[in-house]
Amino acid sequence: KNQQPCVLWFTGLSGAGKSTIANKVEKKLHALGHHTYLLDGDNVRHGLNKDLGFTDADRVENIRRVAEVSKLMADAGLIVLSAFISPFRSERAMARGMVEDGEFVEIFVDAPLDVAEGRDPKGLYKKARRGELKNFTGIDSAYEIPEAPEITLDTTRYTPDEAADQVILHLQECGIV
Ligand code: GGZ
Repeated sequence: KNQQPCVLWFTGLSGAGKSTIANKVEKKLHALGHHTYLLDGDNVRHGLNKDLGFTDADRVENIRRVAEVSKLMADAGLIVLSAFISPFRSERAMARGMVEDGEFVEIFVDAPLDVAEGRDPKGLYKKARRGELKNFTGIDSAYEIPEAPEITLDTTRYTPDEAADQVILHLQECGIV
């Protein structure tokens, strides 16, 4: 199956739906016969990056390492799906700069803070509001909204499945898959 290696970079608040949508995109790519690898907090922050927390400096290092790994996996010919808050523009730009032009697809998983906070599947926003969790993105740690993402997914209007379809359509239009 022809595929161009690329990095699909999902960014957005905790609770925006990055992992949910990335998992659906991965399933759809598998169904089309493509080879992928999904990187997210679950498989990275418990292993490679278990020495890192959530200060600005640790997030910068988290994203630097994840960007390097994403590049290596794209070099191996995979479609890489990276789903991290990645709150800072400069680190997202760095991740983009590591791969060839056209191989980086920045996907803004857009949910307003009140919507993401309303979902709060792990109760983390509640903890952050009570002051039990410091440096929480959107509460007392910054999230810099993407200025020119290839794709913006409005999660207040579309289901995760519909959002995943929008990503697949974009990849088909760009000739990546
Ligand atoms: C943000 C936090 C924090 C703080 C723990 N701030 O929604 P989740 O739970 O399952 O995913 C979030 C995850 C964020 O890790 P990332 O590696 O994506 O962050 S970054 O790109 O900024 O380095 C959340 C959980 O970890 N979590 N503490 N203080 N999210």
